[in-house]
Amino acid sequence: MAWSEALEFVGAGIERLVATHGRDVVGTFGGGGLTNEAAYALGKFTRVVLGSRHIDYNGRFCMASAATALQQTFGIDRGLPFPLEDLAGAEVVLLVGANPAETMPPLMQYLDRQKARGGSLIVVDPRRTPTADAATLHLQPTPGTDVALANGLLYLLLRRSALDRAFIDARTTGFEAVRRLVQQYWPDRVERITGVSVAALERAAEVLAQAKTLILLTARGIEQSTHGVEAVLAFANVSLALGQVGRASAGFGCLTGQGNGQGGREHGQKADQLPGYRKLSDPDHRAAVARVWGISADALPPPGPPALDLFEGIGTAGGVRALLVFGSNLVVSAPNAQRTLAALGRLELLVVCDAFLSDTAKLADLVLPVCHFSEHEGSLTNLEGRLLWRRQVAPPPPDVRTDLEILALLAARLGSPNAISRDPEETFAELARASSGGPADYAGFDYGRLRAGQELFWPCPSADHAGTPRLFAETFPTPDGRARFSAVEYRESSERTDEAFPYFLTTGRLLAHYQTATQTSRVPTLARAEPVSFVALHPVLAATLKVHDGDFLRVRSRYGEVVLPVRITATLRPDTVFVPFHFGGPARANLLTSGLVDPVSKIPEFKLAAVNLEPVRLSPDQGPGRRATS
Ligand SMILES: Nc1nc2c(c(=O)[nH]1)N[C@H]1C(S)=C(S)[C@@H](COP(=O)(O)OP(=O)(O)OC[C@H]3O[C@@H](n4cnc5c(=O)[nH]c(N)nc54)[C@H](O)[C@@H]3O)O[C@H]1N2
Ligand SMILES: Nc1nc2c(c(=O)[nH]1)N[C@H]1C(S)=C(S)[C@@H](COP(=O)(O)OP(=O)(O)OC[C@H]3O[C@@H](n4cnc5c(=O)[nH]c(N)nc54)[C@H](O)[C@@H]3O)O[C@H]1N2
Ligand SMILES: [Mo]
Repeated sequence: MAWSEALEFVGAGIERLVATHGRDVVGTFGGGGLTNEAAYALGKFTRVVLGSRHIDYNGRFCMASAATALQQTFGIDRGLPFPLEDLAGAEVVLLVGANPAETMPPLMQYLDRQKARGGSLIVVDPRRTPTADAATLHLQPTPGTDVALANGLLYLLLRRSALDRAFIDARTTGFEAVRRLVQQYWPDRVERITGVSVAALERAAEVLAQAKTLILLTARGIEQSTHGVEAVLAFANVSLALGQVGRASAGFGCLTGQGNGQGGREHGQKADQLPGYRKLSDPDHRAAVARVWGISADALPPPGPPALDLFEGIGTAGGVRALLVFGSNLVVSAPNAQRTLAALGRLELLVVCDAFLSDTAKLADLVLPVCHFSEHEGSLTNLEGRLLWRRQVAPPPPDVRTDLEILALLAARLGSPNAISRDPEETFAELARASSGGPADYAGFDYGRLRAGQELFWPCPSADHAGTPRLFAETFPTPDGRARFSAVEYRESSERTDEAFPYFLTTGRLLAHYQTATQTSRVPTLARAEPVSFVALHPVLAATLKVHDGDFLRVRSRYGEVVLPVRITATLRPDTVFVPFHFGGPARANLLTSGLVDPVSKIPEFKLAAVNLEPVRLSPDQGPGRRATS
């Protein structure tokens, strides 16, 4: 099919549906792998060209809890409000639900240097990961109990009079409510909830109390939970109470995931958001962006529903019937895979733009081939809020387009020939203007500075500004300039174990695979390193179930089931099993997850499902754990 035919197919399909159902009938779904330019253009395309409120992106599955909690506490969401280099100088680093040894290996060099200088590393993870192996202290809690753990640590720090009262008085609000709340988290009770011994809690509190500088980082292990926001807030309380924020090598941050996980959440592909980290619900923000886009603020749609509601609404009155996907393989990555599949089945038009034929692309009415990241130029913003320029290193294959080109061509077909530029530099210049004055202010960035090798941190409001590597030295970008404590109670997880589902399942990542493995399964050495999915369990649990390495277990949750080969490892708690989420087909970990979400961030519960385990007899080559598809 020629491009002209393909564009006609999409354009005519959209027009037909819009004529019957109105403009909101078309939705888009983006990704944190898109460049800043593509993410910006996708947001503008959806709001201006389609005139639809239906847009969200896979960062909902990833950074949503961090973003919510950071804004609530500090008034701004920049994953790390300090340079990574600060890690090397911190006396103590506390990592909660993060496994950078496998998920962010380059970060480990800073921790190695930190350790060489005599620093301590505390890791909180229900699994003894390679990161936990590198730690001076590993706390191994029951999954989903981190709020109790954070409150319990604060209880012990209070008792040791280790808090920084001067910082609390001068720079924060809300401490008194937290002080009262944590009285309920005495060590014995916290041990009962979390399974972390009183002795280990005391040791951790002692290390934190003695730290002259502390960096506390969270990641998906606590954020991808129905209590994800609360868990981040609870740990932010610890940093604030110790006054460990806003100084060199003292700070609180959330590790960003995808290639452009930070930039991808700043420029408008989130349901409630406009470029520059502006809010679609704020009249001033709407007016500022509408001015740059040359439309009236009234023409901008209202905020749309978050990812799972967007999917649930497919085919219903007011919901979408056409979905354009740019940079996500949601059939594998979205929770409760059966429900996702059923929702996609209700679409009248599914268009997937991808560099590979992913499981999601296989379901599409039309797949538009896009350039791989090495084949076009663009900018990314890393977890420190630092702008990086990605140059083109190889020409794209013939007849493959960039995301920007596709959006520009579609916009022209739909009657808005000037709305989207296919040129990254021009798009970036417009993004910079649209972000000007917003929280993530890029106005001072341009391709000239990037090409000259400048890697500047936002906010950077003007061309003569040097960027902002470290935030919060004197004030916080909240209305009163103070950071906010939040009193958060531990709530039991909605996924409870019982007689029918007696074990905890948690899901996450392996070193050898990236995300849904659309790319890594095509690299022979990586595919060989981890060819199939598995369920990892403790030797004691394996003995109870009478299974050995390579035997098969049926893992069943309240939502679905998967049959996987067993991998026995003493790194897990005996009550908790682990399944990697990278594999597609019948081995999908997300056949087991609930689709329950955090009430505020709407991030899905990926880190906890109650399951039962039943041995099944299969020969290894029958194993459905084998990667069926990509
Ligand atoms: N190799 C590789 N690297 C990657 C990726 C990849 O797919 N592969 N993906 C990238 C992306 S998008 C992201 S978001 C990051 C994610 O990076 P991480 O957040 O480091 O990775 P995860 O494996 O999702 O989860 C981290 C840890 O949380 C633990 N955990 C599970 N439940 C709990 C709990 O209840 N409490 C606590 N405290 N911990 C818990 C898990 O055991 C796991 O070791 O990695 C990025 N880097
Ligand atoms: N059970 C469970 N589920 C999870 C998680 C978990 O820990 N457990 N983690 C969640 C997290 S943190 C994340 S980030 C998501 C990731 O979920 P997905 O976003 O679905 O995962 P990817 O495999 O990165 O999918 C990206 C797709 O976009 C394509 N792509 C890459 N770059 C580009 C580009 O520039 N343009 C276009 N058009 N396409 C591109 C890739 O080939 C791939 O098919 O998964 C979530 N799902
Ligand atoms: Mo992620």
